[in-house]
Amino acid sequence: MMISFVSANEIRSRFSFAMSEMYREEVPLYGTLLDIVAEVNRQVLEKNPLMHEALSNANELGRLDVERHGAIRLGTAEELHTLRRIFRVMGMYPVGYYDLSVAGVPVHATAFRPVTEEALKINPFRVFTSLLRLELIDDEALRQEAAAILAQRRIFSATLLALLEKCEAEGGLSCQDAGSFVAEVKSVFRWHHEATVSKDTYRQLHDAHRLIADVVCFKGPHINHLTPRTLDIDEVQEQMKQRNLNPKDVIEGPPKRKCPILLRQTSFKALEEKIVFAEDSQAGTHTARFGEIEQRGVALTPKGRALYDRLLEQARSHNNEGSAGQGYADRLLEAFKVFPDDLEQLRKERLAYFRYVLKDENRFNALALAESEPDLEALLTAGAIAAEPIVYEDFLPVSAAGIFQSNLGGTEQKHYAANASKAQFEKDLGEAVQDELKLYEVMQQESIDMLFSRLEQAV
Ligand code: OOG
Ligand code: NI
Repeated sequence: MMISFVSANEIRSRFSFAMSEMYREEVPLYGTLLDIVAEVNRQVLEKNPLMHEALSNANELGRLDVERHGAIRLGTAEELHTLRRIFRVMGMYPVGYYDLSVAGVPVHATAFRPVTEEALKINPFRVFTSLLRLELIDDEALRQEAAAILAQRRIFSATLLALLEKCEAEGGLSCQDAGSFVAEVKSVFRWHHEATVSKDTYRQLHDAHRLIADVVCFKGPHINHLTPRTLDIDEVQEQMKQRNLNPKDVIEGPPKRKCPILLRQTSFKALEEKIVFAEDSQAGTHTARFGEIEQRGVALTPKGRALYDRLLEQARSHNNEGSAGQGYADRLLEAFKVFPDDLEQLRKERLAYFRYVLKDENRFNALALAESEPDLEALLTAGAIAAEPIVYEDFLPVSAAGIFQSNLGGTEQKHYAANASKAQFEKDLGEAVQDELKLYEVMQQESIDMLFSRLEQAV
């Protein structure tokens, strides 16, 4: 009998759902946040039939309700290397490199996510995955102790590793194996309230950097947040305040605009949770897990991104305050006035990526066949085709740093010299990270190629 394999997309969907269920149980406030987001999204769509239609045309309505990203922090190169193999089974690949040391956080990171249009449509689940950089701990003895603790732990079960090897050898997982695989992977990211170290060791690592304690002192890389996507982040932020969910003060990323670009994010502060220390079972507390929401907009070209980075820096550089100072929201709005807030202008100035789709076949054929060199602009003007914004699927380093900071207590300010180490990260990972800009560029180009391949068929 032929065994049929479960598709990577299906395994990822099941995994994303299982993680959401687990986190809802672990952090009930996450459930509250999901409810607020669902209600706000419903209202936004009801009030904006045009947006409803645009999202529906772009096949984005279906994914909105299931769309999440999560974040985890790993301790060793070996953990990262195995996790890459695990995510591959679910059609999730490392995209982008984020150096957070510049922002005083001793990690570097990538995002595991689906990369094809089809897979993204089915379930765009992404996991922001950081790797601790012990070399940034100054104290030699402490660094060695942390490394020794991490070398001891095994975050993947024997069952999971066996399933992974089976999948790699046979080219897929049966329905039953896929079920066990999802359950085992989910368990890797479960919360453990028992620390694996004594209170003393915890304190020392915590004093070196809270994040080091978070990674080193526990059995596994607990998921620290799971983020639903909203269509109106300002409204959700407002409701979080009203319901005393204690959101951070500012929304990270670009200001509110008519045409959303990139990514805006905000979170509620991390919870203080009870833990027990190893050896003497002393009680303590640890803050790591929080809730976050995001609003996604169009992906920017390198030109658009350079403009974004420059304007953001302009708003943040005031008195060297970053986003913490008084009047930051106004400064941000002011700085971004020069960023066109009109889709057509963004497209014409090549600031953002678009997907070109057929709208009127007859007109398309009539117009395109008449020309020896078919012209995209003429086809657009005639209404034969349309340009749809391509959603930004990635993260933003400055925003990510802000999210890290806010859930590390906000007061944490360590200074590490900027030292991106992409080559080392890729070596640890076992493959090169994909270039996110290239992925968008290819999507845009493929949509154009597909339109014009119709012509070759028609001739
Ligand atoms: C990850 C923070 C980054 C985001 O959405 O930018 C992040 C973490 O705190 O581990 O999730
Ligand atoms: Ni996040």
